[in-house]
Amino acid sequence: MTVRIGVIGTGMIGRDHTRRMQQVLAGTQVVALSDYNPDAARAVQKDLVPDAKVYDRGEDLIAAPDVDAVLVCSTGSTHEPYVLAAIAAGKPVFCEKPLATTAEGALRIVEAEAAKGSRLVQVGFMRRYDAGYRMLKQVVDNDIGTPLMVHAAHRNPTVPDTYGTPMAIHDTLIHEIDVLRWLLNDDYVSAQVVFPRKSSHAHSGLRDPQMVLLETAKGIRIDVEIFVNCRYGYDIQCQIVGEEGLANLPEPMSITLRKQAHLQNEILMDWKDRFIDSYDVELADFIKAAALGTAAGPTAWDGYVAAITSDACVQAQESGQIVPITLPARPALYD
Ligand code: NAD
Ligand code: ISE
Repeated sequence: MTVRIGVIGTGMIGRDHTRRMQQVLAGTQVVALSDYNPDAARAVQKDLVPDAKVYDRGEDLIAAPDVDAVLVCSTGSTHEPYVLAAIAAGKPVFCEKPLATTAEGALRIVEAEAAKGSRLVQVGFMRRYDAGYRMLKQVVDNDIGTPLMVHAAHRNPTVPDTYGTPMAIHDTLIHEIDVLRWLLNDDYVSAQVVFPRKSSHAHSGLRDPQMVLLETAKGIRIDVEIFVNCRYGYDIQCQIVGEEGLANLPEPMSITLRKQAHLQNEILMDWKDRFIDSYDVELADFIKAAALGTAAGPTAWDGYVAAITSDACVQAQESGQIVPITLPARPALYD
């Protein structure tokens, strides 16, 4: 069966996922596109999918009878209504992170899916599909004893002027919020944010770098450095310290060059390249489940927990205090 996909939001990642669906993955075809800016949708149509229909409204794309499943790749603040409409239509929906920009919005999605009684939503937390993180999880589960501490870093070379201080949490840290919870099989109970000396490369409206301190229900302490003007590269680090040993996320594969008295490895500059394989694998998983009318991978509940944690971190940025994190009971659908 070919899963016929409609893509809402044809900016950077919507274009890349469309390319993936058309040129990399089997068993799928993009048949519909929609963007708030119709020129963006037409540009992707022209470059990648000349036969796809362009819709002015995402809601009409979701309702179209020839669309089997939906990819929501629009700006984060617009995800919630599209995901709710897809659930109402009974269509599997892949939603880029964040599931919603508020915990209340993510909860509405959880409640709608739970009321339907079957999984329809996959959230785009692609690091769970990354080969390096999967190897790290194997080691954490089997080889280093009880995890005690995590040291992580999320560094981007630069960000645009539209990127403000809270975005370091809900746009950037959100990946660590999800993947560390998955790696440790644990939930967060508190968050604190401290601001080191500000980089002179950060624009006036942005506190950069930041250090986020999280505590889990099992008592694991986590520090994550977010530094989005680090200049030198796109660099993701993760070290788990256990009772019996210590494990590091592998570096991306690169040639080790010995030349002119230097030993060198290249560092990637673009997030698109760092997780390129995991985007392929997460969407292959989505297509496989969508062919059966359901969804796999990171759930709406995972998206909701990430949103609650991210709200607590933003509150911690503003207050300078340690902010408690409490989760409501998990609906049976997500057990
Ligand atoms: P972008 O700004 O390049 O593209 C967003 C597109 O959405 C734009 O074309 C815009 O016109 C369109 N849009 C805005 N409002 C809309 C609406 N109401 N209906 C339909 N279209 C609308 O941004 P991007 O970098 O492609 O990011 C899009 C989403 O993907 C964000 O949620 C972002 O967090 C997520 N993202 C995820 C990753 C990842 O690593 N998983 C990486 C980048 C972006
Ligand atoms: C972007 O939206 C992403 O999701 C990238 O993975 C992240 O590194 C970057 O900071 C975000 O802006």
